[in-house]
Amino acid sequence: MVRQASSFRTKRASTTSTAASVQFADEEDGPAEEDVSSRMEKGLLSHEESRKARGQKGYTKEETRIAGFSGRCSESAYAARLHCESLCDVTAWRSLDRLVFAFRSTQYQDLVISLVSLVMTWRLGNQYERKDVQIPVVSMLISSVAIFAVFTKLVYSSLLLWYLQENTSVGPEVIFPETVLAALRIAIGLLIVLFGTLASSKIARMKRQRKTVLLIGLDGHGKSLLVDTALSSKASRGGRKGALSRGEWEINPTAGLRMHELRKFDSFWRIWDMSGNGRGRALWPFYYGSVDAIFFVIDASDLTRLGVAKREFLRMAEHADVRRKAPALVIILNKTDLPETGRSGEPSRITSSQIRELLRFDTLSKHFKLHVQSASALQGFGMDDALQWLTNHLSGITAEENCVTEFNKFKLQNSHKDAKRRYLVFRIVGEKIELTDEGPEDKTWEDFIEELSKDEKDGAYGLFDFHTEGPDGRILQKIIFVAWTPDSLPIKAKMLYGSSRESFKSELGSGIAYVIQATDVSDVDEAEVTEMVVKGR
Ligand SMILES: Nc1nc2c(ncn2[C@@H]2O[C@H](COP(=O)(O)OP(=O)(O)O)[C@@H](O)[C@H]2O)c(=O)[nH]1
Ligand SMILES: [Mg+2]
Repeated sequence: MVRQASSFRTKRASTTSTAASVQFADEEDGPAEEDVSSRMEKGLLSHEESRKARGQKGYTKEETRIAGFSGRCSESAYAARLHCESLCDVTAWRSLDRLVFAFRSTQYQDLVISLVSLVMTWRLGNQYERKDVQIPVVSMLISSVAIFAVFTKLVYSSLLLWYLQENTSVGPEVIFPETVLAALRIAIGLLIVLFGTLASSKIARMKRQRKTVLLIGLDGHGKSLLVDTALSSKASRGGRKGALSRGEWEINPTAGLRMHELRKFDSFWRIWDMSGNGRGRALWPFYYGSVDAIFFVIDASDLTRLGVAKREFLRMAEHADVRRKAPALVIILNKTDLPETGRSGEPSRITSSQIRELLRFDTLSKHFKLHVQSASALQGFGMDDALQWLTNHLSGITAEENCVTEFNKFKLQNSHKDAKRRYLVFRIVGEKIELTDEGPEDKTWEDFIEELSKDEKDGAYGLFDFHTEGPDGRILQKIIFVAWTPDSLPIKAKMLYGSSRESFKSELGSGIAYVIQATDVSDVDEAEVTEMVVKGR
């Protein structure tokens, strides 16, 4: 209002002096004081001149606020304002003011809205773990809003630039950078929208490929708590960071079943957490025919009910639907945080190798993909590893058939007279684990390690037929499995080798005496390995 009033004043003053001052300007060298002010009133001054004429280095705070001073565009808009003011074209001045305001308020609007769209798509993707939302539709709506905002911005910018060009002395040197900036902002906005849409279509694709897991086991063995650790975002990062505090794990027994959806390892998972009490067990078979995997939770410390767990497991494994569908079977050996031995030194929990034996893995492995996963729901580990193993299994990292036959020959070779092999080396090639190298009998441990580590960008699994003299002078012969994943391995390969290790080992079956996970040659020092074999550790 203040400036508006002053512009009226300028107008009144200028009507009397314009003609004289223009003449005066023609006669003099360089613009005289009056000349400049009269030209200013007529709006004939360039932006620079008008600045000089005002004797200011910059704009006052008030001017800055009014003109929406931010960046060159507002500066040129301000020049246009001066121009309108001097013409006392109040309507134009007001509309320009509105335009400047609109420009200022939409300056980052496209970016902000696109970013909001992106964040919301991402948030919804996470929420999808729990709610059945039509992500693509919602994302399309958000993207449309973003596109609308970008479009509005385009119209505003063009209008402003057009207005400036038409009505002021502002030249292309000001207009051009503004146009480039506007175009750049629009391009960034559109890119972000495009990215959001792509992300949402990926989510939709993953949703179609959702995998279903049936979580069963006796009551109180920790199924529900395991799901909770997988769902808790802290735990989903893996490791013991996900450990639950005491208050979090006081949960009630599951009545009937619970269904959870979560997103992990680039997949959507649906987990049926079943009740494990007598009545609840009757519900299990209804799901056998429609799941990709069955996770059977066993409380490693519940030795008294081990027999019941075994009975239920075998009953499940022999069910017609399970035989027909052949889902992956994962034994989750829970509560491994509890001590291994009791007060008087007797074992107080079962180990993974004991569980393999108890549940007849040797026979069952002919029909199913089997895996044992140690876990502790309380400390927040195990469930993620099991899901990771399943991801790899379902994505098809499997051993070539000859791996098992070659291993069987290898472990029985000492009872034959044929040429023997000292080691076998397997690598992941594409989506298969293949036997890539083998060493004749005269090769040494050193040759074996050299073979494993020959490509620093690739890992390997190695089997070595280790012979050494025992303390009583007899020859000890053991098969040693080395999982070689050096630090130099790309992260994806590291994950593949890490997560396929257990399934590969269980596919090979029994006969492996020792497992060494090595990331460096110091982990496979021959003297230490010999000591391990001699001492039977
Ligand atoms: N120490 C220990 N206790 C656990 C663990 N997992 C579950 N529990 C406890 O076992 C009890 C039964 O757990 P819950 O998840 O309800 O078992 P569910 O019946 O199989 O679903 C709860 O009191 C848990 O706190 C674990 O890993 N370690
Ligand atoms: Mg439960």
